[in-house]
Amino acid sequence: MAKNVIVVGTQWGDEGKGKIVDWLTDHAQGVVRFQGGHNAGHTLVVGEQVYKLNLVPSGIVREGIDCYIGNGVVLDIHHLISEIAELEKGGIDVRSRLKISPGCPLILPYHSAIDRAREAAKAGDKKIGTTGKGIGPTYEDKVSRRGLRVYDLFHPERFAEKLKEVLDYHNFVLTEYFKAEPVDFQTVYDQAMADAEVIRPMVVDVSAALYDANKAGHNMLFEGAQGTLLDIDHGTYPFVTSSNCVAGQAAAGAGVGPGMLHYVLGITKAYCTRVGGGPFPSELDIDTEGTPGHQMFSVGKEFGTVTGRKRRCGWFDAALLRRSARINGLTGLCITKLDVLDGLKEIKICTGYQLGDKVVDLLPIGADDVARCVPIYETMPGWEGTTFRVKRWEDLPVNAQAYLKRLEALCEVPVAIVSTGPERDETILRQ
Ligand code: 2SA
Ligand code: MG
Repeated sequence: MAKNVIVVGTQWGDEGKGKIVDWLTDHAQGVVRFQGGHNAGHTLVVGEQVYKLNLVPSGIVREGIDCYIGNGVVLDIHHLISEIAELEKGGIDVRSRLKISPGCPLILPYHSAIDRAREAAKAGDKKIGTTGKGIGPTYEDKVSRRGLRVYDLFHPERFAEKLKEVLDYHNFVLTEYFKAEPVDFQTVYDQAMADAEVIRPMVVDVSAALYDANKAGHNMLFEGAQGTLLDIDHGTYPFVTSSNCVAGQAAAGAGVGPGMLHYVLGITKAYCTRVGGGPFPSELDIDTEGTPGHQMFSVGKEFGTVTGRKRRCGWFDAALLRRSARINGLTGLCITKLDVLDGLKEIKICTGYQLGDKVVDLLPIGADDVARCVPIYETMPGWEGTTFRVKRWEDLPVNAQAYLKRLEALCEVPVAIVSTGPERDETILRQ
């Protein structure tokens, strides 16, 4: 029987999902994206080559793997085409293996215009810090039932009619409310029609294709983007993205039944990062040299893959992870970037919070209560020597092993995998 694995980020994204999906692809025949859009940034290192992917599933760098973009993904086809061209320059065959759902909502230029205008209009600490890619406005259009989808592209008259209507509405908001420039109908229409021809051969009924692939015994990976605390329902709302990022979304966003999903792997950084606005209880100062926060930021090279923004850094938060483990139904954890903590004298773990007059051990719901959380820490000794590129559990420093064991005890999920470097083989599979 096929064995299908969901890979999700358990924190605020950038946990290193791309590398692990790529590594797991050794045992799979298909990789599926089921939410988010080109706000995602997955970095893959294969030998000398570094690939930065936004929309194309990470399986694409492996020959023969089928890559699926499910209906839950909001799709900027113009961006997708440039990503395909980039991969093709590197000699990767994309077109015969990429399958795009006709049900994907289209991201069109007015979506990013609204995204940027809305952010610009927000006061400093109210800014979400979006990637500006139009993700939120596109999901709004989907939910309000006025959005355009991939299949509309292949019916030009219908497309024009719907576009006209939706653009009238958005241009009114852009010009009257935001005092921004309107978006031109003809430019959007012409570009969309030209792009449509490029993607046409790749558009297939992904839901049906996955059903058949599963029946044929293919192992599939469902590749999450962003992370659990950025989930529109379960994250630190409103400082979240506009999709469901949790494991449950794999079924709805790919068009498969939950019974087809067998294992949920939670990708978890050995510390915590966040890019964009919103509360972050265990956050550290990243600017002062010689501090743990600065080490996480500089050794971890914590910059956004899409926007190049500095990522905020802080101690591992077990109360956050506990929330994440429960919502996702995690089967196992994969701890990444452990080596970033190499050499620290002491390592802290946030185990809960003081919230008003209560002590809680589970991250509260929504940004307002999270912002009131004062972290409670326990301290563990650091380790000497490096964990970088270590390939066997028993070769990890004893204190590093103890740290990982403490994390799994606190989160109540076993550590199944430890990633010790960006390369494929720098990965420990715990027996
Ligand atoms: P959006 O653009 O509407 O999804 O932004 C809403 C919030 O979601 C955050 N977000 C992300 N957080 C981490 N990584 C993401 N992908 C890129 C990366 C981000 C980048 O891999 O580094 O390059 O800046 C990602 N995408 C969205 C975002 O910061 C907002 O807080
Ligand atoms: Mg990323």
